Amino acid sequence: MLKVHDYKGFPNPARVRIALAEKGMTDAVEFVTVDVPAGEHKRSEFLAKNPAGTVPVLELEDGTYLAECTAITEYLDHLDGEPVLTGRGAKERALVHMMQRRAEADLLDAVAAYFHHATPGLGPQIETYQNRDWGEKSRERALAGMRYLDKVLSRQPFLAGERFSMADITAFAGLGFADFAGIEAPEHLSHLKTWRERVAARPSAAYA
Ligand code: GTS
Repeated sequence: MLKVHDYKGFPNPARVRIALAEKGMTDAVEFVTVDVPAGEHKRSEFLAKNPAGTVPVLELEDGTYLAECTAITEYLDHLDGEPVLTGRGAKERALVHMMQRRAEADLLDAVAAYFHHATPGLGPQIETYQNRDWGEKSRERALAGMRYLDKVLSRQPFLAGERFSMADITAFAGLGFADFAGIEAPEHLSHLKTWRERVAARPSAAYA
């Protein structure tokens, strides 16, 4: 059986959990909790699985470890030969990856940098280097990312076009992280707001 090493409720694990639910694969995996708040992800046993020391990690039946939500989602999406999250055809695939990366770099990762650098983050044992200026700058980047995504969503229902995709999952997790970290999405970003409500209403969102 496939194993997902993660910590429920955290934003990056949520990306893979939503992808699993979208693919109807929730019964095909076993979850193994990595005690991130206790620093388990920085110990050698876990670093052997993912040298970046981050969750989630997907363990395949042959012992391969896949890290990075995009790589894991690609794998899950192609297992049944019917990709629905990572694009169908060359153009849609490229658009999904482009928008996914923008949602990741300009929102989710920017929020993470704010959380880890400008707030107590995961606590002094884990946050051994903090740069407050970088954290505050990242907060501004996250807000700019939200404004950009709002503009995209004023033209189309989902981030990569007409269909829900991995890009939407990344941005949805990014907004959840922003709430948790205390970066409020400005109320006037109405397209982002209504898109978020639509994504939250998908059964997969409840699974995260
Ligand atoms: N790019 C990675 C991915 O796509 O999987 C990011 C993974 C990541 O940063 N995971 C966080 C982590 O393990 C968990 S989350 O809180 O962001 O969801 N952080 C541990 C740490 O010490 O930074």
